[in-house]
Amino acid sequence: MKKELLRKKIVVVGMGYIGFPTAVLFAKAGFVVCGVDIDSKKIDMLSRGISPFEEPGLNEAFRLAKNRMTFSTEIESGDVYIIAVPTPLDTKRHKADLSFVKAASHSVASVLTEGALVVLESTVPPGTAEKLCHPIFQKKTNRYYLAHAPERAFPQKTLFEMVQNDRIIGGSTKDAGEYAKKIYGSFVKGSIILTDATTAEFVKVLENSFRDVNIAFANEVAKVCEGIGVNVWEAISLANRHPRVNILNPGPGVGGHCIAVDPWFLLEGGVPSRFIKLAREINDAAPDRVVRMIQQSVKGINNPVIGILGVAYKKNIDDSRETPAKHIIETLKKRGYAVYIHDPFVKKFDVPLDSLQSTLSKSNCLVLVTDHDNYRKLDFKNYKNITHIVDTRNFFHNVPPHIRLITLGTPFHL
Ligand code: SAJ
Repeated sequence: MKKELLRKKIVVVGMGYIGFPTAVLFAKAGFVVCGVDIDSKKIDMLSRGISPFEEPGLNEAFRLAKNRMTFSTEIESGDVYIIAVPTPLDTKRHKADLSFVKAASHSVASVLTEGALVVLESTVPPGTAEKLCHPIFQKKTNRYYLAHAPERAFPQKTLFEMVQNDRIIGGSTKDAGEYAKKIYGSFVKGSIILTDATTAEFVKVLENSFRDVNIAFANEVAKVCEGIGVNVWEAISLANRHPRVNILNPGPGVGGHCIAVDPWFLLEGGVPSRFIKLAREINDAAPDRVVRMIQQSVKGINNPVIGILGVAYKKNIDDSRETPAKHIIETLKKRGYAVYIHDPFVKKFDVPLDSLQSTLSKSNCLVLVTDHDNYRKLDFKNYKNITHIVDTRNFFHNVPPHIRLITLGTPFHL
């Protein structure tokens, strides 16, 4: 890569699940990088060389890159600014809360100089870069470059996917797109395809909406299967033998900060899509179905105790954002059930977690919400207290005869 390009200083605003690995990859590629975050504790950790979360390869990459990295709670001036701040969903209005993007844009604008490149990485409703960010930057200078470069990264594979996946970059002008492509080309090995900023924003939320709709379809198929008396897991796996069919899996609900959120951003354009909205409603209703299955299972047991296995939003990660487990647990507690909760990875959760031993030894009904590989080796034969297992992921196949196994999407009559 040209030495001249590597002399550019990159300032990454937002040291979260996307911003921090991105900053590390730029520094590893040879750039001087400043990571900015409003959380002073996080900045303190990072300055001491400690990664705030775990991802395969992240610690090693950080170790190699950290002599080219600094961290600060204050914005610094640079040649390239990457904005990777959260865009949570305002759950009442079903609209993106863009307050962090706005604040980060004002902060970048305060140090923006002619010729600089600003890249918005945060997932946003289509049109945000042009309509919200550009007017803020423009007040400072008209001679700057603006692009949107959404990430495609799967938790536990974040670094790998950031490097290997194809990447769509949308420039507000052709030059802005080309400039951002050069910068990202320092570490992206997949193809970088250029388009305009609004199309890039649209494509990002489109990808996650596609997945949401497909999961909603699987959840509907599960309901239909329960009624007809067919095992949904077998039915889907057989249907997927067709060369042009690829149905996803039903489950306890859709968690994480992307799939359950981004389809709403797509709907912000003002053109109503009954289909996308319906998918959201179907997936949001999935945790309540699990609650109903649990309640049916424990009917007839006096003061039943429920044990929840897994609160991470998906397997083998420590991330519990928007997890369906939260709604299941809250509803059970509201209805007066005693609930034990275990997760081998999640450290911080809204309610205290219990040990695996107490969850297994106290519960009458175990509910597998997250299919962590750690649970594969569980042996229930000595836990005579467990009478039912509600398996929302088709995870357990052989349970001792004293336990009734109830799988989501299979007919059960209690
Ligand atoms: N889920 C199901 N059934 C399935 C697949 C997933 O119920 O068949 C559930 C999971 O259990 C989880 C939720 O959906 O609760 C979301 O998990 P996920 O693995 O589908 O996706 P995320 O949110 O971890 O990451 C997604 C990915 N997007 C796509 O696959 C289109 C990832 O590539 C994106 O980079 C990420 O969103 C993002 O940052 O937008």
